[in-house]
Amino acid sequence: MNKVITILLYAIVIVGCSRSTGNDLLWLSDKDPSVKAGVMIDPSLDLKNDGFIITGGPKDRMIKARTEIGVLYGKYALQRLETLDKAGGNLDIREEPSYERRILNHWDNLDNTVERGYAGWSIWHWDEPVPVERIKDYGRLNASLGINGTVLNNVNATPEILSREKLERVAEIADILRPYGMKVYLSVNFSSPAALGGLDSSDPLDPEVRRWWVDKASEIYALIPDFGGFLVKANSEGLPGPQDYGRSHSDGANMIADALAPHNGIVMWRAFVYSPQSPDRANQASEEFKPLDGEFRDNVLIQIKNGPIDFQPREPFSPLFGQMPHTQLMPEFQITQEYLGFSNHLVYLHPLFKECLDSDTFCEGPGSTVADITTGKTYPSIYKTTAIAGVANIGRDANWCGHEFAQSSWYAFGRMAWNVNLSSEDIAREWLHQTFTAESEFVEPVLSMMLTSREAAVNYMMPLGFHHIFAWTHHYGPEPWCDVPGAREDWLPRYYHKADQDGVGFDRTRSGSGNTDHYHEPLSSMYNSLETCPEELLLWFHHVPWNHQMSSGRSLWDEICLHYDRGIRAVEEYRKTWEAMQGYVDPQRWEAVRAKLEIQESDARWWRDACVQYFGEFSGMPVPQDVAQPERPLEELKKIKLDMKHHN
Ligand code: GCV
Repeated sequence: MNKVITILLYAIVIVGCSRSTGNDLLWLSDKDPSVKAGVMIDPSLDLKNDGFIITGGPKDRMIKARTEIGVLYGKYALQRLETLDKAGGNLDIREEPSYERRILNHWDNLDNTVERGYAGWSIWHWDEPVPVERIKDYGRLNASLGINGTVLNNVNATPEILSREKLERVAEIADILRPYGMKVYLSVNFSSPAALGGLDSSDPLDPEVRRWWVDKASEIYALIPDFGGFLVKANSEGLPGPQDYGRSHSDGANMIADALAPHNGIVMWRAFVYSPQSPDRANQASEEFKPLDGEFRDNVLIQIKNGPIDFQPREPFSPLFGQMPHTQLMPEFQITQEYLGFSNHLVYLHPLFKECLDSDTFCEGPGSTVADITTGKTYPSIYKTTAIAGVANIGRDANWCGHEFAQSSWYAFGRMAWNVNLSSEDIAREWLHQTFTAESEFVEPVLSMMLTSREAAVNYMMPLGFHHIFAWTHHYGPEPWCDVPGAREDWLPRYYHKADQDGVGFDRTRSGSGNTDHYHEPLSSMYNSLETCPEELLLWFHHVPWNHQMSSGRSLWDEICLHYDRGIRAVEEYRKTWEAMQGYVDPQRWEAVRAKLEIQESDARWWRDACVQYFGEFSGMPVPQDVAQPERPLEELKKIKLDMKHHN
């Protein structure tokens, strides 16, 4: 019999994030919401997962859900509406999450460093007492967005994470996060049976190895009954995997999935693979995974980065999303700004995320977007569960993310995972109102800055389809000339830009690497033709003569220079906008953002100076007169070597 619990006029007590961290930036307010509501938990309600219903006017407001967590989400939604001044009248709201599993991926190492983390050390404090209050704050922030899962450790996982000692600590963290509806997951190292368990191999077809995973899963679930499952990076960037034993990705994923299945755990198996031998890194995930379509267990999802290479400022969507109709797929985005100026640049990432999710793959004709596929709409019978992942930008800094505005991308990831249809503008508005103020003199100009910031970064870093022309290892500044003797060719910028006297760009057409044919028609032909390829992806798909005439009537070379210039101009405007906002923001936050914008502008000029002069040596063409000329000589820029690690 269904249990219906009704608690009438239950005050909405949603504690905002405590200020014990010294942080006063979070989108959750400390204020006790004034709205009161009745609450009903009714498992028989026709609602998906932890969805909720909010009805009634201010005097008879009601939140209904099937689960306690659904009610919690409803309360947060109501609090948000109140903060946004939208909770006054009669409400009739019904919300269900777009994805069942909305997961942050922390790339945190057991020594407390964070790979590509720019906001301080790991919030898990692996070797100190568990920071209970901070983790509660983290749980509240995530619950307020509907984020319901977290992978605690780096995908470059050490076997030690599965040791008893670490598992007990993971169980403590899971206990803290449970009331916020967050499940804990772990990244695992494929060779754990040998490296940690002392077995002779980690071959997925070896019965002893399979037993080891079964026993390990039982051990974990005894400690953490609602443990979410494993994330696996295998046979990628030097990590072990099933191919080390002549087995396939499906052999490896299914072995682990079988161990987790009795406990309802899942495997998120990453498709981020590329070997130095292949002529085009963009083809490799498809080459390895497409032939395995339909071979994965029901509790396996293939986790695919938004683009085919690696979280670049702009990439086309990964064609793999349209190539595996019999397999559960999930998108992975990077919230942390590895390739977008770390926590120094103001880049609001929802437009980048949305660009991928809204992309039509055409795998079932028009209208089969990446979002449709991964939310299970296109192939409902295949998707037993759905999931989406974002690589976290969270660390120990008082403001959590290192840049006041970097929080907005965490916020946006959560809101998008809950509702893929929300617009970048709606989400940014919400975040601004809650984080700063609702005054339109502040919101409108700052909103415009946020909404244009991703395109500005593309323009001053890698316009028109340029990609991966970053400095060696740390990926902060420009180094299109980078040459490291003995390095893998596909880790060097020249592999990607292929500049020569004739032109620039990677020929991925049918007469090049053939990548355009990884897409369904009409995309395949559209990308394949120089005439129809969108200019924003031109150098991604084509090797283009410097004097190629662009839609503006100007040459490619001129347009490259113009785009860099445009990027700088945008950041100059952001600085002016922010100067005028002093009266709306407390001095500490205002100054922090001001100082970072100064760095951003200087970096934008650095990018322009480096790229325009370096590529100018190939084009042999002058920087057009109507844009600003480079300021610092190339030789000086080539000497810049930043002592930055790939972790904090
Ligand atoms: C966790 C890129 C990053 C690596 C990251 C890797 C991945 O290569 O530079 O730091 O490693 O992606 O996503 O696995």
